[in-house]
Amino acid sequence: MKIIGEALNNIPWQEKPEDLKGAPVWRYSENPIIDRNPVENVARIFNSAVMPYEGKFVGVFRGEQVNGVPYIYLGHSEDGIHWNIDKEKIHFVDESGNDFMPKYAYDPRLVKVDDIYYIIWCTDFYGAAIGLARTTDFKTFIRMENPFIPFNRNAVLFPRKINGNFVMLSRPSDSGHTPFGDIFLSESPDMTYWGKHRHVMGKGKEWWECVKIGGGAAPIETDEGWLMFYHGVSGTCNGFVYSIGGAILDINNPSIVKYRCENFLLTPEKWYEERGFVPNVCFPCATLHDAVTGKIAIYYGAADSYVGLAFTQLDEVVSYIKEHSVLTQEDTEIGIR
Ligand code: BMA
Repeated sequence: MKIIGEALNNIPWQEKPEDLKGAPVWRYSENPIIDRNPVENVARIFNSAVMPYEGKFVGVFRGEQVNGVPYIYLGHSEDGIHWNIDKEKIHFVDESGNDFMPKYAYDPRLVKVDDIYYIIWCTDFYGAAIGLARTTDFKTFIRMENPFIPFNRNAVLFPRKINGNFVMLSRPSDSGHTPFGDIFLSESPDMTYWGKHRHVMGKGKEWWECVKIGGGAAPIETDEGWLMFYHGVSGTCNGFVYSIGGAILDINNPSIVKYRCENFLLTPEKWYEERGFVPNVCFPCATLHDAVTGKIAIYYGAADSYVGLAFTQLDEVVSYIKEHSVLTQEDTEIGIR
């Protein structure tokens, strides 16, 4: 099996511990990689996305300010593990260079398509909706049109155009702590006008994803299809539990799910996942991956309080997803009614 993409020989990495033989994904032993109060005026950083940049790493981080309002902060790292987070939040401008700051911004994703870096987040657009900005230098951040009307969350861009169009996953929702949710995709020729909406997959039959699901990391292109790490949510008498799931989407027609793993790949079990501002949350937002070795590093928010890092290997995770794949008709259909 092959990742279609670039080599990343400085990807953060740790071999799988002996005692985790059957597990497809394993945690970094020094987690969490970002602890509480990481910079002045920011109480918690979690649900954040990173990318390789100029031989090092860059990231957009969800920072919960000390007044409780979430914003996006820029961070840099030499090794993908130790991060220097800016004290000032990212300053957005509109196409004419005027200030264009959202009221709040959370759960950012960072995806490069054709040499432009896009930041996608949950913004206030008279209710929770998707915000979008672009940068080429991580100095000027230009806000673009909000792609969808409210309410919507968990938008993730594919890292290349498919059949000539940009493709974005998202999860239409309600204005609160949505008790439902499926993953949809939309296409755009220009990142302004979005349409050709398709249903990708619904909440799962298995307990860990039986309430709602949402996009996680930008899908990884492989010779088996788009490898997608997403989050699945279940309900308990004490609230939601967020786990990480895996699926593989058709390469030319990603609203078709080829394989969908009935087991979670990672579920809250460590103290930093089970205990925090919101307990029992593993919320993936990005991966780094190396096309030469098939190593994959998954960045995830833990308990709405920390950033965690986990690892897997392409052959291993794809084989696991295929071995445990259960599909419904909604998964395999094109997703239009
Ligand atoms: C979701 C989002 C995420 C958060 C999760 C758990 O609705 O708000 O940012 O991690 O809830 O609280």
